[in-house]
Amino acid sequence: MKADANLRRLLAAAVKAAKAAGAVMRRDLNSAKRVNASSQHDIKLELDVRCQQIIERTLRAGFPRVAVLGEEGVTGDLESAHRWVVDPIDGTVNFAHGIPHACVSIAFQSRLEDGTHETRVGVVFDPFAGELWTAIRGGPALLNGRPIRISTRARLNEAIVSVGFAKHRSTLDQMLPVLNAMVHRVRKIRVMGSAALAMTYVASGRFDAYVEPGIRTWDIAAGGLILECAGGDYWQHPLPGRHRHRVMANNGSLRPALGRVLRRHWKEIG
Ligand code: LIP
Repeated sequence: MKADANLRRLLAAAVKAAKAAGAVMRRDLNSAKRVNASSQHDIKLELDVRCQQIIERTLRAGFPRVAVLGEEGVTGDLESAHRWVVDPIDGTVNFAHGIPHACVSIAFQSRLEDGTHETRVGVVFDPFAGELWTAIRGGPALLNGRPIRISTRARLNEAIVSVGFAKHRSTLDQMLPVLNAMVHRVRKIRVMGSAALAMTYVASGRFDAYVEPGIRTWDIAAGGLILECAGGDYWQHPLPGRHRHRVMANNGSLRPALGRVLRRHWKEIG
């Protein structure tokens, strides 16, 4: 089968899976939720697990041999030629509190010769706003089937910059100085609690940049492709610990100004 036809089949499966999990999120937003684990920093819901099971069942119905790297567990060999990368509920703490700002994030990746993985299909679905972002590498980024583009704002004092940070000591030590440096320079800072939606909001021109240290692959894989296909710029740097990254996503126009601010704190930014 031609590669692009196969990618379209993969996209269709990911959209079907995202909508199935999204329907559960939408139905249960205001219901009592069973908590599997809770810390001062995070909440893990039984629904996280159930939504990943729904997603995996849907994906494996069409592609039984493709591995899954999910926030709630791994299926198959992650180092095989292809894998799905799944965050069943991105923005779990928002969702747990009944805040309708969360989404499903599903990416399809292929393993490259150097051992890294390239995202080739990305789907992010916000069931509360009814917004479905999709992208196939090399094609356009779409929101509900219509092409989207990043903003053209090039001055920090015009920009809305989204930031995220888990409340671990090391993450706060990295992020608070960056936040302090940016808050005086940008128009507004937004801390919304969903990395995947932050990436798609940059892709859609709503946000102009998004910065977070210590984010996981499943939070940003799909959104990163959607941002690139919308013409955005996406920098990530691996951190100690499996599947952890620093990420700086932006509209491209802001990259020089953002780089000057971040470089004082994140030396790896070229
Ligand atoms: C969340 C990310 C968010 C980050 C949170 C958490 P989850 O993912 O989307 O950007 O700040 O600490 O990691 O856990 O809701 O899938």
